[in-house]
Amino acid sequence: MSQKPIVIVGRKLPEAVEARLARDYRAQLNDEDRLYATDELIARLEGADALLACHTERMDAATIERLPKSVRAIANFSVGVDHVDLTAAKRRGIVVTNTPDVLSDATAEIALLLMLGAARRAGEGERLVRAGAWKSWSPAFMLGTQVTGKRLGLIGMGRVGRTFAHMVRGLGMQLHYHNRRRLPAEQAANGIYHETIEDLLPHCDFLSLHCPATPETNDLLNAQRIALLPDGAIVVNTARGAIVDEDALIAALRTGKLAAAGLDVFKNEPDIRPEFRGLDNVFMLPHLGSATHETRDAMGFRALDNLDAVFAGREPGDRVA
Ligand code: 8YV
Repeated sequence: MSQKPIVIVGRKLPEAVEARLARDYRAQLNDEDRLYATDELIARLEGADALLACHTERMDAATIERLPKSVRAIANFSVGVDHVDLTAAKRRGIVVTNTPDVLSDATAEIALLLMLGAARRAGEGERLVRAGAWKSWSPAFMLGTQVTGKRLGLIGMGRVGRTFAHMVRGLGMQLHYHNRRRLPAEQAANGIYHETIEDLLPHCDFLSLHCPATPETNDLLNAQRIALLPDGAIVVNTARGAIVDEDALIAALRTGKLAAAGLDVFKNEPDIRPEFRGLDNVFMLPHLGSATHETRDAMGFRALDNLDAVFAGREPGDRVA
């Protein structure tokens, strides 16, 4: 019987996922959950068949060029693949997969949490209570922005965008969206389609970002576009920090052009711009979009389904390169 393929696992994964890895592969797990430096990761991959990577394993073109010849696949434990240079992987004939669908609900939940938290000043309120600084109540105390019935604009109507659009129906929000293509009404939760981002922005009391990070979407939300939002709009980002010009966002949060922002992702995680920490009107989370037990299990199993297909000589379901 031929030997089981060797899989190097970039980070500590859920128990059930690691159990399946250990059963079906010669898996090198990362029990300490240490972030491997590129040189170490490449050394570990010597003689290995595949890498199971998170977005923390940066696979840029130079790194991919240096991967040992034995590596046939990079199975990502993520839907976003901006950490992998897909062109370089294709050039090397390395199969790359991701984990779509299974994290849409969890990520949309975080978008909802950020939208409500930013609008209703949940971060500020929590900090106040926790610090023992809540001394009184008055009718003018900590007023925020009501969400119910407002206009929500979405940029990117992939799986997460669509899930979020359906999730907010209970809030009676009027939906607007921009996407590369118009969707059938039911898929877009009857949202109003705008052909350009510029057309969409004036209609957004809330703007939620759901597009992938690509060279084309880098700094997509910039100063010119923020200026097109209604005064007092609220921006939510659960996609990638790269798609927001953080200088422009910080400036707009300071002047009050934007009432607030809810951010789960940043340009340079976890070393975020210190200015964000000083802004009371930013409600922030440390990239928790998919961080539920259920979803992380499902992501791991999906990554393993993809690896199983590669090593069985089948086309993996979620091939992106
Ligand atoms: C993941 C994410 O947890 O899947 C994605 O693209 O952003 C996160 O929700 C992370 O990327 C894990 O590698």
